[in-house]
Amino acid sequence: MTDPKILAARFPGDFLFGVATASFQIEGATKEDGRKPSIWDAFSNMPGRVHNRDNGDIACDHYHRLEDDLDLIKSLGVQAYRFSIAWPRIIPEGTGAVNEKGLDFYDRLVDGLKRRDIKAFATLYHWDLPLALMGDGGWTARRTAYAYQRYAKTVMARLGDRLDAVATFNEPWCSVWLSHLYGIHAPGERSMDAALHALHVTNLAHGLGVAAIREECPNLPVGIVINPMHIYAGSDSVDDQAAAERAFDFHNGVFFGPVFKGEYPENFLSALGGRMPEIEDGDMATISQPLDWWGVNYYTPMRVGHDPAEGAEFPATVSAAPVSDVKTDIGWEVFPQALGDLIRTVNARYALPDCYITENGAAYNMAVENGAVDDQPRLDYIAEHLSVTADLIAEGYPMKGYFAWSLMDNFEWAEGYKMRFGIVHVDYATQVRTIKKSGHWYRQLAAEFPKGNHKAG
Ligand code: GCO
Repeated sequence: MTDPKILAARFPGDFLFGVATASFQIEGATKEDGRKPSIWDAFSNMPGRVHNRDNGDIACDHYHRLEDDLDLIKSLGVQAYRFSIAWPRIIPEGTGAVNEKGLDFYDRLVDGLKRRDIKAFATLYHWDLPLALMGDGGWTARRTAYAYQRYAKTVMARLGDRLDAVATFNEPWCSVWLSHLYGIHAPGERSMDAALHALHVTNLAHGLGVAAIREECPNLPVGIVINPMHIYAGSDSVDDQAAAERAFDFHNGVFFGPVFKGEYPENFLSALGGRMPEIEDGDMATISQPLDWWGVNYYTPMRVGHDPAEGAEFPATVSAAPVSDVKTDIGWEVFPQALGDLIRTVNARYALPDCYITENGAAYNMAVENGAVDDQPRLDYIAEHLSVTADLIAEGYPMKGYFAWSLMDNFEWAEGYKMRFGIVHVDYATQVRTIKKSGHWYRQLAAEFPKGNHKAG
């Protein structure tokens, strides 16, 4: 199954192979050329938030190594690069003055991709909210959605003509629930009320962003990147099945529903709607403008059971045991079939446009030995998930591309630099990049494209 030629033959010739990163995770240079702090700078500088108190000050030093890193991407033979734009470089205070030097950096990035014939997939928000916006309440404040709209418009006016696709948000599940309810990501809030406000404001910002993008660049494919959970009930019991349904609404329905149907899930609304901010006239129409594509980030399934505790808050679930004992170094269960089950489930529930796998990959922390990194488990992980993707295409699902997470090892949020997701190894002391075994394999695979439809010959 891992023979790249055999695997490649299962994909249409126009299937896009790419690699992905995000600004805060790789750029460093957090105080340069007018950039101001983001919520992740503040969060990572507080003790107890990020492993080892690591921060993004240097990261992969990508800001200074842009041309070399673009050469690296080119050397992997991929056709597309997914990256994110740092709002605190563009409008450092969130509102107010635009920082031309910040735009210049992404100008060079996009031009560098064009010169190398690599498609540019930009994400506008991958979690680095300008810290100044916390003065208003950050994502819990409706004003932030309008600040985001202006930011989106500013970026599009400058870069839109050379992008191949744009996503408004990356993984709102993380910037809403993980950041405002579970307290694991910046700003580290642990409040259902705050999270419910962040939820609606984020959805609204997505919709306002879509409008801003279309105003500037009517022909640019616009999408959103979601990390839907594939939820399995821990057992066949009626209670656990109902718990899984509630979990679906809470973890997925609150994003897919508004964006693709113009409504929040009913059960969610009856449980928590009273604590949401006011949904103003026109909000749901703004949020549900048709999209050209959506991105799925998938790593591992979610398994839940019913929480019997009295007064347990919606969705009232507890974690259920994993089925597979294969785990990556970050402890996530490896279960490729969940990717297939997930795509089938969300397509059955919503009318979805073309889909890109915008992230998939695995944390394995092998070191460089004799100039090489033998990360066979990552290679296997990617191959197995691509095999599931090929099955989905054969079943007729509109899967258009795959981006490996990640191009290179980087700042893994609360895990700091401990967890390595790259297909390229980064030595953080020297910034030397070493293509791992999985990266060499991925290059062989990507080299088979584009080539016309393999099956049709
Ligand atoms: C994500 C992420 C990445 C993570 C990756 C591994 O969107 O969750 O985009 O930033 O590094 O998912 O956890």
